[in-house]
Amino acid sequence: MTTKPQRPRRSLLAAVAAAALGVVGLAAAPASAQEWRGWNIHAADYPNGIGMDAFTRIVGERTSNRIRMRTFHSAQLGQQDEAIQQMRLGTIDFANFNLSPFNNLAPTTNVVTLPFLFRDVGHMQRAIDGPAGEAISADLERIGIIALAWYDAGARSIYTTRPVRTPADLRGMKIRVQTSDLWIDLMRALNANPTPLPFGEVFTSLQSGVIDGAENNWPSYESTRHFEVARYYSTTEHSNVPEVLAVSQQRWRRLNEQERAILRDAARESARIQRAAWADRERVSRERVVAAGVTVIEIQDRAPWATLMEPVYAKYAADARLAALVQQIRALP
Ligand code: GTR
Repeated sequence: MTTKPQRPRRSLLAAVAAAALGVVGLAAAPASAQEWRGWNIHAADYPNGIGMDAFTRIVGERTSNRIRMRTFHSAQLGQQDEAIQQMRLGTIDFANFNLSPFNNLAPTTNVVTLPFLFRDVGHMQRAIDGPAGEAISADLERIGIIALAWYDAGARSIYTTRPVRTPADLRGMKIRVQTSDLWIDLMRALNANPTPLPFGEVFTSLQSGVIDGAENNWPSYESTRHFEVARYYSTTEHSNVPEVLAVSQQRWRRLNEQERAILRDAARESARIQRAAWADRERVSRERVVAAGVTVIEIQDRAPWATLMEPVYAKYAADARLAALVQQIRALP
């Protein structure tokens, strides 16, 4: 955020007073201020950081640095739920978010979080690049967030401090989930004890025994070093919820059509880069944790897990609009 207010929307007197006090504050930045602050939960070398850095570089190049963007990696600007609030307030200008933290705010994001919905990554991409993405974009816009492109996040699986081979093994185990009602119900349906926690608290919570496990994709399990404390990774692959690269509506409103087109194109290019980096990192992360002695429990038969998910579908895909979207996604090739 700039420290040099230009053309402020408040009265001259107030502006002078604010300047005299050195106040930058949380007020909307002036239209000509183009120093954008970006939020990333992951480290810069994670595929999403690579994608975001490509986005900011391309935007800078194509606007001759009129729009300058800086990504604060590794959750420097706060944890996920706070970052979403900050983006709605316009104090964070762009970000990459997983869609699950929007579950309670934007109903269609529940659909792409639903367990065992996607057959594979290709199916997920066709949904999010098509009907699911359109519906979610509209929902996010209603809460002040403009979706520009979709990032991959692979399949999420359960990892624990004791081996889990069947749903029965999970009974009563405290499993960290993201702050989302769907995720809480999903873990309850597996008879686990869901524990919502910020991503940044999972490592210490595993270490201290506050939780017995969590669930995530290979790259997150590896990059956070959760594998050092939760030594069993069971390939449940229960959700393929994708991610969004988004900008705050407050910024978006002040862009002209040409600038919007530049941002959209740059975001799509960044998604291509992120997806390629993602595919590599999934493989590398798996190799790294296996080399570090993690026990991978291959879940061959996912049917007993999927059957238990019926109450989740009954609750989160019952609404006519959401049910129709589920059907549309299932019908995709
Ligand atoms: C990761 C995702 C993050 C965050 C995290 C979590 O896979 O990329 O945005 O959602 O999972 O579980 O909190």
